Order: sequence, then structure tokens, then C-alpha cells
Amino acid sequence: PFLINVLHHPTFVAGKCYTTFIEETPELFQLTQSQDRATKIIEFIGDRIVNSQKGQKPHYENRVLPKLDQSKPIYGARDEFLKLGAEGFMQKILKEDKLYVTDTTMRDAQQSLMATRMRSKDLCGAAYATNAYMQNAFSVEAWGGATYDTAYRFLKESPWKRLELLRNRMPNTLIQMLLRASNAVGYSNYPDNVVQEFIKISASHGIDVFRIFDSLNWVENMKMPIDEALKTGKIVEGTICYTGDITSPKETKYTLDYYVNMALELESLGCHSIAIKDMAALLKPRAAKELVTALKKELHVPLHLHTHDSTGNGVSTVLMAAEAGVDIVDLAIESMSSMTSQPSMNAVVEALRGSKRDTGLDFEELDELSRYYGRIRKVYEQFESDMKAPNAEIYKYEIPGGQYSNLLAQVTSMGSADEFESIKALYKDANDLLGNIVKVTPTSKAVGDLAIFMFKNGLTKENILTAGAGLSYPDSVVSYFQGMMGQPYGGFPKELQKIVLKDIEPLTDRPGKSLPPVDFESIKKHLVEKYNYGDKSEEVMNQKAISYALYPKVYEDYCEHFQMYNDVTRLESHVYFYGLRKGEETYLNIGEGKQLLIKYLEEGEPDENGVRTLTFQVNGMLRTVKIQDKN
Ligand code: 3PY
Ligand code: ZN
Repeated sequence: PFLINVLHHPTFVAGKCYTTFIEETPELFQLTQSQDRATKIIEFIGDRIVNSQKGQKPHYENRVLPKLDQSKPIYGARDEFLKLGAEGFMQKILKEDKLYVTDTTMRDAQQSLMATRMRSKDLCGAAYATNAYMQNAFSVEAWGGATYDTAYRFLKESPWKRLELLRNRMPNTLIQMLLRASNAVGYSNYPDNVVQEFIKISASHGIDVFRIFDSLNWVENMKMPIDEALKTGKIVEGTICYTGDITSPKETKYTLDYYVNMALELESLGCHSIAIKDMAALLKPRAAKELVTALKKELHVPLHLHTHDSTGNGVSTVLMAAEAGVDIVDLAIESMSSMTSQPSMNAVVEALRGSKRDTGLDFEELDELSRYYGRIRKVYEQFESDMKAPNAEIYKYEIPGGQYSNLLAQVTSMGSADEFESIKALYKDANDLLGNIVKVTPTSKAVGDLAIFMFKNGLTKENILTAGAGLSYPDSVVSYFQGMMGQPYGGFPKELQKIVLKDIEPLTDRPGKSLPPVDFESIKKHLVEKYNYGDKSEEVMNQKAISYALYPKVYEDYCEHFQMYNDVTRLESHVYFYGLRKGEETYLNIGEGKQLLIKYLEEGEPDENGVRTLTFQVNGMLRTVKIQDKN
């Protein structure tokens, strides 16, 4: 490229080329932007070829987009929401017989099945069809929860860009997000101004529905985020996390009254709807009927049920809830449903077809979406757990679906897979020791960490207060007892709290109240000085600053990756994860109308430093890149 730059330079062309021409003309050394981008992307693909295939079973699958008749007009829930406003729309739903559906495929389903690895490219592939086929649904949950962190961390893509892409492709659909109250989309409480800024930007960039929960069901910690979300004019769903078993005579803590009182408290804060969040699939069908019946009697806003299918009882739970009058239910497209994911939408929709609670969703259309996801799911196989059957033992251990496979992986990596049975029992004991708490991100991690800590240190429920006295406990357990996740219902077990905290004084108030506010201007200054951003508009810098405030290290790693390889989000997913096979071609749009046809030809032997030369053909021209073999 340098030689071509010389030959095309106007000074050279005009024949005015002196001996100092090269020194005095620095732009000769700047590769044109698109050449630069092409090189970076080939280096990225090369790195994946050399360093990611080994030991994995790559699955190559190009997307086959769902069929869609683009000429049909679409009128979805978002059109109605824009007409009636949050309260008007939700009150209209309350009066209808139809069972409304939230499609969780783009968020919780992929979070629960494949460790939140689904890339924006694949979500976007489903988006136009989802917008059309979900026009009779309530919403599409597509953002929040773990998706924010994992987008940056593992997929090297911006969650803000994802939201923008989905917003553009789903103009008639309510996009829903999961917000962990004062933990935002992170794992511990943030200063109030971070949570407030995050909610504001999320609303202005396309979130229509905020589902807000607290990992200890501590309403005090939910008030500020609820207030802030209400100010945006969007739909605000206050959430009660379900744990224990209301149908058990032994249940004295998380009783029907407990849930009804919490729901009424959330309603009184102005929430437009109330969600039951059954993150660990503990809500048995009969309990669902009882809980929904009780809540429907008391509430004046719609009731939304979220459950998982880990035990195999998920569809029954949803159907019993529908019979008891729940207004909205969370379901996943069939090929992305069941087990640790949500129950199957296709199954529930058919079960209710022709009944009073008919969802209005179409069989063929759901099938079309199911085929799309079914194909691309194979690319993500490496991220799936090998759970092959439902698991009713969840009722005994109360381990949330996502955590179950994580815990197993953790235990396996410790070389203690054979001890998984005893570690599950310790999880139950750890829960009791922490005060029998609600277990969901981030409190579930404290329970899991304590269980593993007990296992490693030979601690039991009986001996921990003596044998565990001099030990230093995992960060998450300290943070929990310190009150950094909020206050548990029924209070902290005092003796163990003292042992874990030693001299640290626990909080009794909201952590957000005492955490110093974050200075966004100095974050922006730091980022602009460090990274060569193309777009420095206020809007974009606000997004970058909030991402840094939430996840400084993860966000900076992403920025560094971007500088090194540029935008990798437009690659097909199998290319992103595994690179190309010899002779395989991929077509890539690198922006501004520039297309690349990249063909991978061959890989050379490593030199004495372990560097391999890879040969590609890019738009017909041979290109080589040197890649360090890290194996
Ligand atoms: C999350 O917080 O990401 C969850 O899905 C909790 O269930
Ligand atoms: Zn869930």
C-alpha cells in the first residue's frame, strides 16, 4: 500500500518529486481506512483460525433468515403504547381476555441456555420477523440482565449498538429489559447517579419496558430505580422474586401473604404492572394458581409471570397461571425453550388456541422463527451445558438454572466433579447460613461461593461458627454480610455476620445512599485521551462513560480490542468464533459501502517464535498475515 500511495500522490503524479518527498509527506504512511480495516479483520479471523479451533468442535452454519412478507402492514403493542401511554396501555391489557406473551428468546433464553453468547448479528437476523410475528404479543425481552456485560466481554460488541439495531428493526415491538434495581446490569450496588444515568440513556435509546427486581426483594433498594424509570414515561414493571414453596406446610417465611404485601407495595410506588420472577423454576403449577389468584384479587395493574422450565413443569405452571387469570407470560420460541430456558411458546400458544385465553399468535409464524433459531443454535453448542433432561431436584436445592451449570463447571474445574452431590447439599446449607435468602444475581453467587468455600475448608452448618472463625471469606460473602447487596428479609444471621466481617461495620441503609457519585466528565476525559474514537458526539460519549462506570476493565478491554481489530460484529457467528476453514469464503460489509469477499487459503508452519503465516484472498488479491500460535 505504501508504494501505491506514493504512485498516486498528486506531488508524485505532477512530477515534482524531490529527494525529501517521502519524509515531508507523512500521509503516505497512513493506509487508507478501508485497507486498514480489511487488514485488521483478516488478522482477527487469522487469530481465530490459529488459536480458537483447537480442542473445540466448531460448527459452521450460515444464517437462513426467517421468511417474511414485507408488504403486510404491522400494528404492534408499541404502536398502542405510543397512542395510549404507559398507564393507558397497561390498563387496556388488564381488561382483555387474551393472554399476552413476552418473547424472551433474545435475552433470558439465550442467557440461560448458552451463557448469553448470542451475537447481535444473529439476534438481528430474527428481528424483522419477530417484529411482524410478535405484533399480537406484549413485548420482546432483548436487553439487560447479563447481556450488557457479556456483549463487551465475550462478543466484543457494544450493547448500545445492539439496542439501536434491534430498535430500528422492531419499530412496532415493545423492547423489554431486565434491570437489577440498584445493581443496574452489574453484580453489586452502584452509586445512585450511575443507576439514574443508565436508566435515562436506556430509555432514550429504545427500552420501552423496564422490569425491575432486587436480589433480596428489598423494596427500599428498588424505589430509586422505579422512580427514575417512571420519569422516562416508559412501562415500569415492579418485580417480586419467588423462592421457597407456598404450597408447603413447612413454608413459614416466603408465604402467600409475603408476596401479596410486596406486590401491593410495588403497586403503590406507581408500577404499571407486577411481575412474578421465578428465576429458579420453583413455582409449582398448583402454587402458580394459588399465587396468581391471590394477586389478581388484590392488584389493579396487570400481572406478568416469568418462570423457567428446569423441572419440566414450566408449561403446566404457565397454563395454571393462565387459568387463574395472569395477564402476561414469558415464553421462548420453541427451539430456544425448555430446560433452563423459558417454557415453549409454540406449545403454550397451541394449548390455548381457540380458548378464552388465545394469545393471537400464529402457528406457522412461530414455527418459522423456531427454524431460524434452531439452525443458529448449533453454532453456540460449545457454550451449552450438557443437561439432557429436566431436573426436579431443583425443588430441593433452589439453585437458579443459569447458576446450576456454572456451579457444575466450577466444581469440575476444581477436579471435584464427583463431589457435586455434596456441593449441592452445601448450597442448601449455605442458603440457610446466610438467612434463607432470595437467590438471584447477585445474591445467588454469594450462596454458591459460600458452598464452595465450605467444601474446600471442610466446614459444615454445624461447625462453621467455630471452625470457620479465623478464616477470610469470599468477596461476595463479605459484600453480602456488609449490606452491599441490601438487607435480607428477616435480617442477617448475626453470629456468622460477625465472623465474616470481623471489624467491618455493616450497612443498615441503602448502599447507594453512601456511595460517592461518579464523575462522568472525568471519565469522558480519560476515555477521549486514551482512545482514538471516531464519533465523539455527546450522545455517544454518554454511552461510553456509563459503560466505563459500570464495567471499567471490561469496557477498556473492549476498546483495546476495537483498536486492534476494528468492528468484528458483522462477521457471521461461526467465523467470529472459529475463523474460516481452508477454501471457505465469507462476505463482509465493512461499512461505507465497502464489501470484502474473504477466502482463506492456507496456514504455514510456525517459525522459531511460533508465528504462522496465513494466506487469504481478499477481493481477488492475495494477502498474508502473521499470527502468533498461542497453543
Ligand atoms: C439476571 O439478573 O441476569 C437474571 O436473569 C436473573 O434471573
Ligand atoms: Zn429468568
